[in-house]
Amino acid sequence: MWGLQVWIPGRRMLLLQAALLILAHSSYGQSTMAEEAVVLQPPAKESCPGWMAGIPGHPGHNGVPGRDGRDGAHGEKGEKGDPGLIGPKGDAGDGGVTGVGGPRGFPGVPGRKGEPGESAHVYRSAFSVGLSNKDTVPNVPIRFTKIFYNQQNHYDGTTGKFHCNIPGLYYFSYHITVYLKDVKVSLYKKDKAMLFTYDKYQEMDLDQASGSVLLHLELGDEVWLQVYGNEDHNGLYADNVNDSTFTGFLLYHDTN
Ligand SMILES: [Ca+2]
Repeated sequence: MWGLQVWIPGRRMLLLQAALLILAHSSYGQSTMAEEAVVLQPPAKESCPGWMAGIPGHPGHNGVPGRDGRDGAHGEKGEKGDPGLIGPKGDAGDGGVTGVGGPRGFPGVPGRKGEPGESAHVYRSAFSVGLSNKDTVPNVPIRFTKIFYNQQNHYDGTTGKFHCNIPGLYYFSYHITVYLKDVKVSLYKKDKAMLFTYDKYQEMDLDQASGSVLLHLELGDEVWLQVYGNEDHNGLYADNVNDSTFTGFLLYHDTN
């Protein structure tokens, strides 16, 4: 190997140098192969008196590339990237808490007039009658047969009695023309005289007797006028210009 590297023209020179190399190698037998590859030392001049320095050899070929080096240290943190794309819409959340009530609104527009309702029970009871017969019989109900008003027919002209169909408070009155005799009349309720009127007749004149009262009646109660006394006290009178009347009507009906 060495011989080839120091080859110079001339075969003699080659042989000489090879011999020198062998000699030098024996003189440095303790050297390592590494040293031999790197260092090319000529033998000492003293050991070889006939040594001649050769021409320097050509530079060697490039060696095999070395192994890869270790990884370098981490670099500095890079700049913040751009925002990503907007993700899909999420699910609907739970309902919120019910809020407090709002303020009271304004009054609405009045509605239309309603249809007529069913007829309520009509509490009506009234009569007004007059005397037609001049001959009044004492101690029996006076029969007033001149009818001014008797819409409900609660007064019976055949008996002279008012019949209560609606319990409640009633008003009764009578205005009697007195002629030729005195008058004594009573207003009866259920066979009992409740009110008395007495008028003494003045000769050659016309007198009047009257009375009025409020009475509470139950269903079925009867009310009438009747002369008490005798034939001298039945001076009730009526003609085309004088009337004797009997009137009654319901003031309040009972509510219970
Ligand atoms: Ca009188």
